[in-house]
Amino acid sequence: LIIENNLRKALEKNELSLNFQPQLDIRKEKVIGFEALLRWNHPDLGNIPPSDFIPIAEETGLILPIGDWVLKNACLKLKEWEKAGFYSLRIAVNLSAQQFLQKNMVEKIKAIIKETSIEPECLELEITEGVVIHDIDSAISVLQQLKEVGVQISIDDFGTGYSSLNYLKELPVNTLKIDRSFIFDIDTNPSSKALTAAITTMAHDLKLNVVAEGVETYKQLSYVKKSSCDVIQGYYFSRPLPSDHVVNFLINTR
Ligand code: G
Ligand code: G
Ligand code: MN
Ligand code: NA
Repeated sequence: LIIENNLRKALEKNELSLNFQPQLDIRKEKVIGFEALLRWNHPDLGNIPPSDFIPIAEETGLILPIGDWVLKNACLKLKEWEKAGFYSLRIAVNLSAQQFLQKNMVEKIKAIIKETSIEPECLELEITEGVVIHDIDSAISVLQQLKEVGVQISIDDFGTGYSSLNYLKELPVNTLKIDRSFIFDIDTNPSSKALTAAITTMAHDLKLNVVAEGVETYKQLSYVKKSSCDVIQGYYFSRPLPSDHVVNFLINTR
């Protein structure tokens, strides 16, 4: 309840911010974009992890105004990086089920793209398998409309949900993000290695890109490379960065 009451005020009190974790092309080892990750710094309670407050935001419906704020500010940052000379980056934004299934979702996305004047192709929306399975027909319809708008869609935490693979046939998505639980022991557990390779092969046959999440070590990186994932994200290259560190990171890794 303490979190809930404070979360109501967090937006207006400017306590929310975004961190940005780089995503790199695995072959060129060049930054192609960032995932926006929400942070809440409360003056008394300190940094409250998303795993503590996002579920509460979802239960209370606060995820809708917060989600709008995240989308808009992520797109504004992308525009800032463009102005600093870094073009054709992309920004990935996590969406909760409630956000994705709001009636005016597609209109909202269009409005934000227009307002911030970003290219639709540079915005990637991350949804989980759970969001899709919740209401597959609505999901397909929303995804088709988003595809027409031109935004990219990725399935986050892929491999951890309860869904069947069947839905991949129907869904207009662009990218699978292999959950970091597969990457975590890829160098020691033959099953994780086999599953990562199999997911990647399947994804490529379906013309989908593959992101490996949670790459922390050189060893994990080399296994991920062998399984021919396309993009990597993880502490090995960078933790999520406060927004004022992003341009420096881009300059240093150019
Ligand atoms: O940043 P961190 O790894 O602690 O994030 C933990 C979880 O919070 C992740 O599952 C991530 O998807 C989720 N998350 C982070 N930022 C956002 C956001 O802006 N919106 C939603 N819905 N989830 C987020
Ligand atoms: O569920 P989602 O993929 O949105 O979660 C992203 C979360 O994963 C972020 O909170 C981020 O801090 C975390 N993360 C990113 N890279 C790594 C990593 O290399 N190792 C671990 N353990 N967590 C990571
Ligand atoms: Mn994510
Ligand atoms: Na994930």
